[in-house]
Amino acid sequence: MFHYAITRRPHTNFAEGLTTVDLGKPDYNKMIEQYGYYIQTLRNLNLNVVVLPSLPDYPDSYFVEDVAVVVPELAIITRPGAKSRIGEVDHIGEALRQHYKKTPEIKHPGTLDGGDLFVVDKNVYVGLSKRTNINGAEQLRKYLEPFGYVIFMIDIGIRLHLKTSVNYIGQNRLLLTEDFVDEKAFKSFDHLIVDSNELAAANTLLINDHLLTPKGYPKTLAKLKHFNSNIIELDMSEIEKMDGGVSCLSLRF
Ligand code: CIR
Repeated sequence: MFHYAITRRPHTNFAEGLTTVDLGKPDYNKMIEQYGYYIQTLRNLNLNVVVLPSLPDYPDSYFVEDVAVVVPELAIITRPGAKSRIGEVDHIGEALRQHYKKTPEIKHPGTLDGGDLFVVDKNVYVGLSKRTNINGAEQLRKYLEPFGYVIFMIDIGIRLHLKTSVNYIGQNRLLLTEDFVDEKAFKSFDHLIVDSNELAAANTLLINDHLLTPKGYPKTLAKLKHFNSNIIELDMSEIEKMDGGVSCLSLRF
């Protein structure tokens, strides 16, 4: 059960952040409106939401999910794989220390983006990507194993993050893109496959008993409704232009 969320307000220069997609230039006012609605949604779900101030030096810093890994026992500060994002970690510790006594860090030469992992009970699925290397994943293992967590590493090739393509949606079920259905680490889950023309819908977020899913993906929405009637659609158009989705905008714990 999540009780808190940490988010960071996007700065007016957010469009200078990294992106690999060609969906056009995002609009700041629209972005702030979508971000505001996202926060309101978390509050409506009874989460206590912290809104950190925007960081003009780090246009991607509102993707707070990437700078920490939070589990009930501790919060691990990551070392993002994109050079332009490494300094973001200096600005997340204080907020985490309000809630956590232990906030160890991933150190050089390790890199790890929070978007590359999800946790189901005590199982931690970590994507090895351009952002997350084996050293980063091994450091994570060292921090989490004493608490009984088991780490599974999955090579995700050219995709941005593991959670770009695979997300846990409850009831032992993963929402995932077709290219991950044969992944050994995911064999014990039921699979809900995202249609090839709705790939962005894979980034759907389970918050307590609700699913937050991006707006505009009717086939995925219909499939999700079979398993959960508590679905909230969020317009993520501007965030998608910057390679982000619903999970990236918050740290939940
Ligand atoms: C980046 O390339 O780092 C950002 N523009 C997007 C990060 C998305 N984060 C996430 O999926 N957790």
